[in-house]
Amino acid sequence: MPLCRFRTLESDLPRLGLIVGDEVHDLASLGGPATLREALSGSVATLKAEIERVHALAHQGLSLAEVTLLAPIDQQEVWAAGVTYLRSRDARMEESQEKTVYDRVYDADRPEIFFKANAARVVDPGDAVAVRSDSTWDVPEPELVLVLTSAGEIAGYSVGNDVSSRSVEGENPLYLPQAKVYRHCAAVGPVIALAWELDAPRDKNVGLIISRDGGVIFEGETSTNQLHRTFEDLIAYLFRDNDFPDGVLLMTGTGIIPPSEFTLQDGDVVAISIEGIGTLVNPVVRL
Ligand code: DO4
Ligand code: MG
Repeated sequence: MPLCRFRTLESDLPRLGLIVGDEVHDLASLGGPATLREALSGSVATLKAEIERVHALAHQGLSLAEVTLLAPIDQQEVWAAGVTYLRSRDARMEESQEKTVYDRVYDADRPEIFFKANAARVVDPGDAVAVRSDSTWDVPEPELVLVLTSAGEIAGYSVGNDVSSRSVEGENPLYLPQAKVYRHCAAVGPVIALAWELDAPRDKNVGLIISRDGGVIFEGETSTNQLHRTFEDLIAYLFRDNDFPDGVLLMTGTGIIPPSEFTLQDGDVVAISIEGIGTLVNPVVRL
């Protein structure tokens, strides 16, 4: 029973929903949390009890086919970990003038963690992610997303796209915020798999398919078992001397990077699948 944010044809008001089969139940209408912020402000034990209570009350839901799924984020910030997979380290060393920073961070105690987006920069499933107007080399980064409570507990997992400019970052690592953070630089969704329902999150297949003009132009896969850091380690560094009263989303890094000659183009379609969670599909637009 995944969690989602959705809106109906009748109303633009975003709602928090529980998906049961092919129906979605509005949590607030059953006395549950109305927003993700509310859901993530308490403990996972409280959230689980609330979801179970609501599930017992839920009868006739809305047909999933009649609602629009939104990115599962409202007041949260999105942070991201980097160089957590060997493939990411190697690709960065290839593209960069400053190769050793990536080599060193891969094995350092302190992981690379950076601010990726506020909710306004995150696009919904089906909406366009963007590549920068001043970038010549761009890739999607398929990443497992940890959905964390205000206390840093894992409430669930989602699928994320940390769209990145390789030309901007490659020129100088100090340009990382510009390579990573701009209008529509991220996508998350389509749902949140609840932590107590997803078994073995450290052993899930991650797939990326990029289509152009109706055909597949790149296909790649990895597994979350290739992640070089523990979730606990990433969360501990993220929360060190930092507060997230509304919860926070943490992208855990990419293990799939297309070959050097590939760059995203306007009109491409990116589909990222993570086993047990779902598939996030977004077209690409050049700003
Ligand atoms: O060092 C730059 C960012 C790395 C990143 O975003 C990733 O490995 O996923
Ligand atoms: Mg990334």
